[in-house]
Amino acid sequence: MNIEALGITRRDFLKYCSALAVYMGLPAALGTKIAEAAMSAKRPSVIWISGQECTGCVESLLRLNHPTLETLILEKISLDYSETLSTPAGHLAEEAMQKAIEENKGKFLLVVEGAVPVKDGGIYCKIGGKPFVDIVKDTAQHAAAVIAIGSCASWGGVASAEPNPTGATPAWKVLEGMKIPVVNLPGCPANPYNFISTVMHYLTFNKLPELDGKLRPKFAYGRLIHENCERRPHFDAGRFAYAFGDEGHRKGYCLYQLGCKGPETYNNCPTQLYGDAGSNTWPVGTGHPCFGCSEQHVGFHIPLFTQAKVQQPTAGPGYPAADSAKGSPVTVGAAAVLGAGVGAVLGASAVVAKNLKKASADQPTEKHPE
Ligand code: FSX
Ligand code: SF4
Ligand code: F3S
Repeated sequence: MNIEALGITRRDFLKYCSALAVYMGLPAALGTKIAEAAMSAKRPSVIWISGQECTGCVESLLRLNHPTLETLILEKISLDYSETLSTPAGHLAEEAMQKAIEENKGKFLLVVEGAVPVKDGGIYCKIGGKPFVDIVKDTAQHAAAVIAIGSCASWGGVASAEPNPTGATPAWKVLEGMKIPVVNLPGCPANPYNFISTVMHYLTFNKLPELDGKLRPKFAYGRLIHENCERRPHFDAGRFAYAFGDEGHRKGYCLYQLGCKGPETYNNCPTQLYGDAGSNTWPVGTGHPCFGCSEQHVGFHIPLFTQAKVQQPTAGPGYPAADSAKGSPVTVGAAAVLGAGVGAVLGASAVVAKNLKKASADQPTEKHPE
């Protein structure tokens, strides 16, 4: 691949790949390996299928920041089938998909976008007359790995909101027992960088990145939004917005009282941002509470303005999590060293609870939105 011909210097490309490595929690030096993999002749086949969804995940992938660099990576992937992006339609598209499966059996990455309706034999989403649930199973059995992109494919998403009339089901559940590796990239839409990084990890190391208990890459979903939020100092100090446009809201205070689900949602939105249109380009940054779109049983299940459960007392932004439930296990020795810190954090959580109470008492005239 001739990157210079695309107007990209080798240096810029290496810098970009090193940034991807760091983003995935790998040493920056591995950027060279990622660059080598990206420039090798290998072109992993990707088949992208869509069920119950809004196409937001493809759309956001098409709006990446460094168009030339990302195009290059995407060109590196052979996107052999995508209903949204393919030129053929109808029977020709079906044939293109079958051809892509045949030619890449056992080697392609299957991207599933959207939930899989399973009620009544899966009749609520059919493509070419075939229920999507059958398409997912039939295609996945020939894939090397499955990437469930977006909250719909990861958890059921918007289509699974109660009473879930179509039986919208996540991809991993439909594929249970098939012994096919599945990675979930939740988010409505999923952050395209989380997708690109996962694909590049696979391309470079021939395996999926390290996953958590909910099949999410740890590099992207290892921390609560609340841990990295720029409004966190306001939360800790008990300064809240109580209504859109009130003084606290105008001053950029914490949105917890407006129903922000950052304290119970895992994703890298505050650090990775969206669309790279500048700083603050993420829900809380724009002044709206996090809806918990990325979290199982939160977004589309808990009402927008219902207050979140503060999941775990953690240190402020920039500090390692005191609770080891997420992240690497703590050794006995390390636990001893951490002891004082944990005590401080427990103390801090008591302060937070006090601040939440005090803030409410301080604002008797502001009505919480229902
Ligand atoms: Fe769902 Fe994505 Fe939301 Fe939309 O894939 S995660 S509705 S942004 O398109 O599937
Ligand atoms: Fe940020 Fe929401 Fe946490 Fe407040 S509650 S600090 S706005 S994530
Ligand atoms: Fe979604 Fe909340 Fe991030 S609404 S985009 S998980 S800040």
